[in-house]
Amino acid sequence: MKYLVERYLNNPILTKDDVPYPVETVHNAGVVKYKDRYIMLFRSHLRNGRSIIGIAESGDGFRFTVRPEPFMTPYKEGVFAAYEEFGVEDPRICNLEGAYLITYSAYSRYGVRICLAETGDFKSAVRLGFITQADHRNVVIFPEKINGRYARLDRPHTEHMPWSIWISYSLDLLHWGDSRVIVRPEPYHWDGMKIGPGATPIKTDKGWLVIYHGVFETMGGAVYRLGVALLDLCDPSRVLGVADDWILQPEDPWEVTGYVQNVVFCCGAVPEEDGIIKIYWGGADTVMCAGTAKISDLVDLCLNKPRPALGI
Ligand code: BMA
Repeated sequence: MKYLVERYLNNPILTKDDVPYPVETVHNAGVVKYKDRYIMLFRSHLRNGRSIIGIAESGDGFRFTVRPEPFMTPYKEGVFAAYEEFGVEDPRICNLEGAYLITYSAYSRYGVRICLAETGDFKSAVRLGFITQADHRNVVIFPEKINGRYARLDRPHTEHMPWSIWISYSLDLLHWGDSRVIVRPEPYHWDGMKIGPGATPIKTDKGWLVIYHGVFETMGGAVYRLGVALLDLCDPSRVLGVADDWILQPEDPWEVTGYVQNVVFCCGAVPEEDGIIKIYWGGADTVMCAGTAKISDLVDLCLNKPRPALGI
């Protein structure tokens, strides 16, 4: 059967062997176009099990070269040190008004929360502040203001499963509110256990396309797949459709086995002018993979075969 996402023939596109400093994994990378090149910020586990963020560059979006030094490591001073001591993970990148915003998970003894950083040149990043308390993960910022406010999707952890996708708004990118849940996992469905936003939302003429991860619980452990949802352009809290089918599941050997088995996990996608989107995902929390899809196919899947956005 032909899938909507076509895997790149030379997957995996990046492994720990491509990294010029000692790491155990290369996964869950945000990717963005910067001056006609592709920049990838990827997560790596160190040998102590904690994560750092490395940086790689490419001319074609598939063949990446890793820079000699990591891009972000846990901060050593002040408030950032307190909340990053266990590592920095799963970066997303958003090009907003000419600035490149990076949201990543900061781990500490107090839980996991999201930090916002900014760069103009991808040589270094400035931390702007924490934009959630514990426990939140998977923050993606919309690449433009909507009705005068910045908007983001995220996935708070709550006492009650299943964990869902929320939307929040801000006037300054640092203080967020007006939060509400917009997509819940569907019971006994491929995404029934929990879901979370993946790549920065992509603007299409029919709505904001959101690639998200959905988790299914099996006797052999959790399976992470990717799905898509479409949100209204003017009011992204209005869900136009959540595709009933997943668009990608672990199938290649490096997705099925690795550091964590049966995982495809997306933190980045790059829409191209010809209507194709490059999608990037971590395979089994171990390597980076890429593939392409037609944006219109993903949009149609949301609209033509939707499931209820808020479950039952
Ligand atoms: C999630 C996060 C991701 C990871 C995934 C699969 O909870 O920790 O970073 O890729 O689990 O292990």
